[in-house]
Amino acid sequence: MFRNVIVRRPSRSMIEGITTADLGLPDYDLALRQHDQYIQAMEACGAKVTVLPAMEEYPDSCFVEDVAVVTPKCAIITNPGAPSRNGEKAYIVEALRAFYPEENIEYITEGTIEGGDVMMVGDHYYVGLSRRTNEAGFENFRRILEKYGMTATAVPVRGVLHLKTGVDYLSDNRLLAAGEFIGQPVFSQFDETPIAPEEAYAVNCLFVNGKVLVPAGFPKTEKAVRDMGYETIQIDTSEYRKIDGGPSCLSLRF
Ligand code: CIR
Repeated sequence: MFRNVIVRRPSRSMIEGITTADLGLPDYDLALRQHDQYIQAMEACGAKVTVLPAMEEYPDSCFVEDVAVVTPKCAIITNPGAPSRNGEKAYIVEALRAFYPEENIEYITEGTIEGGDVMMVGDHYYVGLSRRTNEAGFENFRRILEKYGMTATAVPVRGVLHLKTGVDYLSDNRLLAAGEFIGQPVFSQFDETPIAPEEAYAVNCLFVNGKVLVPAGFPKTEKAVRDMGYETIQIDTSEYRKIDGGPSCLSLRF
């Protein structure tokens, strides 16, 4: 059960966020409305939402998922591989101090890692080795988890930004996979649902307390998730998609 969710309001500077999407510039006012709806969806899932203020100096700072990995036993402050985002990590610590005792806040000090590359499945974490997360970062992360009795597996990421841009764990052994992750041996123990190529963006759904947030506008994926027995909540993340962001990137859940 996730009791808490942390989000950060998007900044006007989000139009300068890092992107590969070629979908045009985000509309800030629409992004704010979509953020309001995201918060409401989280509340509808029974989570208490902490809303952090926008940070203009960091265009991508609404994507709080990348700067920390929050587990039931500890919070791990990451070391973002994107230079323009690295400074964001200092600001998430303060917010997490309200939820974790100081001794359970850990820091990545070697290599780089971003939370978008970390997929939690119970006490086990799959970590994408991507343009943002390297071997040294993974190894540092794995050693921290080990201290708390948790484990990790590295997964190569080739064609997408982060691991969770291409694969998503829901619950009850169910996995959504797109593109390069379809049929990957490393995930062979899961009940895998392949996502259609034209809906690949929607693989980044978000399981929250029994419900699943699904990006709006991807009917095949929404139906597939509903057919698994989940109640779905469609959320429009069109303005975040323009800077390579999806539902999971916008929050920390614990
Ligand atoms: C970035 O390139 O860092 C942002 N424009 C998008 C971050 C998306 N985060 C995520 O998938 N966890």
